[in-house]
Amino acid sequence: MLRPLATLTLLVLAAPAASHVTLESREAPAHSYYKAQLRVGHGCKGSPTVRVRMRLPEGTVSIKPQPKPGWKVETARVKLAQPVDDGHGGKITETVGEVVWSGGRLLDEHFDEFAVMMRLPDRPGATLYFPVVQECEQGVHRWIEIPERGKSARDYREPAPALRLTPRQ
Ligand SMILES: [Cu+2]
Repeated sequence: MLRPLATLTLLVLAAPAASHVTLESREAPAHSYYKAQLRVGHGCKGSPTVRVRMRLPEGTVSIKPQPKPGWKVETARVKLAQPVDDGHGGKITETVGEVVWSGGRLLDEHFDEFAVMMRLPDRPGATLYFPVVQECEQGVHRWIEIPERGKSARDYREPAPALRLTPRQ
């Protein structure tokens, strides 16, 4: 029984990126449909996560959170600065600005994923940020830091999950 445990420890050590709150896929083609799979890797100093709020970057549209058993999911709508084509001859004038999951209880020793489908803006080369506030029974993590020029997420303690847009396909 020692062998599987040792393997597990190695996996954990080899995957530091799995901690924090991050996106599973950090690159996607501009203007494509993208499933943001938000991974919550730990609680707040051992305290369980009970609420997760994610802000959607400007330019994302057709936002649909995936229902999640055990969690209530809510959305807050915002007006778009620039209306965009809906792909069916019309215009989209508002979108979801924030998705909130609550009512669940994610223990620190577990991880979980929270998914949102969206269409990405047509801005190849841009980096989009998805600021997240992770509320725990005790304490909070604000994953909202956006790197300054010349710095990377590694230079910050609580970096916002980021997605790089690659050329349109
Ligand atoms: Cu972390």
